[in-house]
Parts: sequence; structure tokens; C-alpha cells
Amino acid sequence: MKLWMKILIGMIAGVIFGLVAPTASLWIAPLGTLFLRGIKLLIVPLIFATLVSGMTSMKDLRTLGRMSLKTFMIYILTTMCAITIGLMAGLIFEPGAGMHLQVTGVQEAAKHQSLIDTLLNIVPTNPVAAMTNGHILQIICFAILLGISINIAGEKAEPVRKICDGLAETMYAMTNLVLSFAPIGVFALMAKLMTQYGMAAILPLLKVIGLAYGASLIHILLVYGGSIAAVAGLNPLKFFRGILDAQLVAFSTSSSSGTLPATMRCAEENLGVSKPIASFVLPLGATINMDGTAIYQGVCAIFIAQAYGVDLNMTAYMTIILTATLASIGTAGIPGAGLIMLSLILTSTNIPMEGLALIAGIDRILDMARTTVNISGDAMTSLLVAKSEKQLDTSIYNQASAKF
Ligand code: DAS
Repeated sequence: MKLWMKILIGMIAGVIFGLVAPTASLWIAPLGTLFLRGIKLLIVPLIFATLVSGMTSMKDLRTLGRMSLKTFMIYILTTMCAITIGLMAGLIFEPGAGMHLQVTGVQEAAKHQSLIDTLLNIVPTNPVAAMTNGHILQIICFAILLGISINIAGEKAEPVRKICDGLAETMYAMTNLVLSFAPIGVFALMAKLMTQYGMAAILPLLKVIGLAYGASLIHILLVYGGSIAAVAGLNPLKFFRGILDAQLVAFSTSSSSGTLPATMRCAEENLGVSKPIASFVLPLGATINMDGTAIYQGVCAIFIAQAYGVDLNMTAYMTIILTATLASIGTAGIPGAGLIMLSLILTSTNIPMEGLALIAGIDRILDMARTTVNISGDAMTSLLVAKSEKQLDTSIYNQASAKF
């Protein structure tokens, strides 16, 4: 049985157990705390290693200068649009309003600092201290600079690059190890939640799913469709028909990396993107471009903050946008990676980690949508870059259709 099915069963069983055996639910509560500690344990080494490894995979930044710059800029801009759409959806429709959940773990009060200080604070004065203190934005900043510096240092830094690549693979393995405990952890967390709040905690989850899917659709139509029409001057409907095969693979596998072969085939055979552009932009995108994940983090961060009554100010929103945009570089193209990154966003803005339990049970349903957006953004970027580099066969594009 697939892990996501076990987690969903764990969630449903936890809801029932919490309703029928409230006392026993409080006895098993430590299992949920253990699971959350396991997720927290992953954050620093995972984001550091995957970010450095993700940045060093762009070793062609210098040789393919113009194309790399275009690709990287489109990735960053569309991801910032995505996280903003996600935040707006959460703020407008308030999925977590009225839940009044109580934080049981120790929660530091959100340190209110000016926007300038927040931006200046991103650059760590001591990267080791940033890691020991779990200062997420500082870790992200150091990892990105380290990755770029490894590329600049070239051959001499090869051992460092190899260690970071190895650590990234190791952290993916450890992530799977921790996530294998998720069904029990979610069972205990949901059981405890139900003893405290009953069904009132469940209904808003349906709203979160609706919001995440709605915001994803808006992003695909407005940002991708709009960019293709306005920037490339092409008919967006051809694009949506041309990538449908890859979208269906992404929706069913929840893995950008697993969908990469389908995305490349659609881009080359259905959209007319040249092989050099497709083979540079798409593998890079499957590694560092996660617009769907950014939308999911915006919606869920707001949902959990509202559910626990945490007031967020403009600095907190900016921190979420920055962290989600930069963290999306480190999100792996594998099922469930976004849930780990969500804990990163919660940590960076002091939103209660307990809220992960609310999301974990429906995460797979959300993952299907966010992965579909992720690969759609990759394909759209390859189309824009190919068009601007005059490496798009428009005769193929104009006949685009999904080849089922
Ligand atoms: N499932 C990931 C992907 O493959 C995205 C995520 O988990 O957020 O893109």
C-alpha cells in the first residue's frame, strides 16, 4: 500500500479513535510529538544540502548566461506570483477562521521586526550559528551563495560539491524514513486534535483543498496562459492541449522528477521546443521550480495561522513569500516534499508546527494539484525561453494536441 494511503487511513483512524476514546488518545499523543520532532530534525540539513545541490546543478550559469538568466528570472517571478496568489486566497477566504486551536508545544512569540531588518537579517554573520539556531532564511542565503561559489571555484571545489550531493541524497532517504512514520504520527496527532475540538477541525480541511485547487487553476490560467499570450504572442490553448499528457502523469504520480520524461516529450513533440532548450530548462525546473508548492504553502500557512489564532503582519507575509520562493529551489520533485518545506515556512514565521497534522492527512490530495502546476510552469518556461531564443518550431506548436 502506498504511503499516502497509509497516512490518509492514519488520519481517518485518528479522527475516529479521538472521538470514541478521548482518554486513550491523550496517552498516545507523544507519538504525534515524536513525528513532529522528526520533521523538525530534517529541516536544516535537508534544506541546506538540497539547496546547495540544486544551485550546483546550474553549473552552466556562466556558459549559457543569457538563457540561464532568462530561465532563472522566469522561475523566480512565477514562483513569487504563485505564493502571492496562495496567500491572497487564504486571506480572502479565511479557511482557518473560527477554529481557535490551542498551541500545546512551547511557541516563541513572533519577533516583530521591520521589513528592512528582516531583509538584512537574511545574510548570516555566522552560518554555523544560523544552522544551530534554525534561522531558515539565513541557511537558505548561505546555501545559495555556497552553491554558486562551488560553481565559480570549479574543479578545486568538486569534493565539496560531491559531499553536498551525497548529503542531499542521504537527506531524501532520511525524509522517506521519517515520512514512513507519518501514518502513526498523524493518527496520534489527529486523535489528540479530535479529543480537543471534535468535527469542527475537519470541515475547514475541505475548504483548504478547494482553495488550493482554485488558486492553482487561477495561477495556470492567469500567469501561464497570460504570459504565453502577452509575452510570447502565442495561443495559450495550444499550450494547455500540448502538455495535457504530462499534466495527467504529474497528477497521478505527484512527482515532478517522475514526470520529467513526459514533460520533455510534450515540450519537444507537442509544443515544438528545441532539444537543447528542453534538456536545459526542464530538468532544472523539475529540481528548483515549484510554483504549485509555493501556492500550497501560501494557502496552508495562512490556514494554520488562522486556525491557531496567530496574527501575521506584513513582515511575516514578506518572510513567507521569501522563504517559500527560495525554499522552492530546495523542494525535491518527489511525493510529499512540499509538506517538509511547509514546516520550514511555519518555523520561519513562528506558526505552530502542530498545524502540520491538519495538512498531513490531506497532503497527497494537495500534492497531486501542486505537482501538476509545477510541471506546467516548467513547460511554460521552456516555451518562453525557446520562443525568445528563436528555438521554437511554431508549425509544431500550432498543431499542438494531447497525444493520449
Ligand atoms: N510532489 C512534489 C513534486 O514532485 C511537489 C511537492 O511535494 O510540493 O513537484
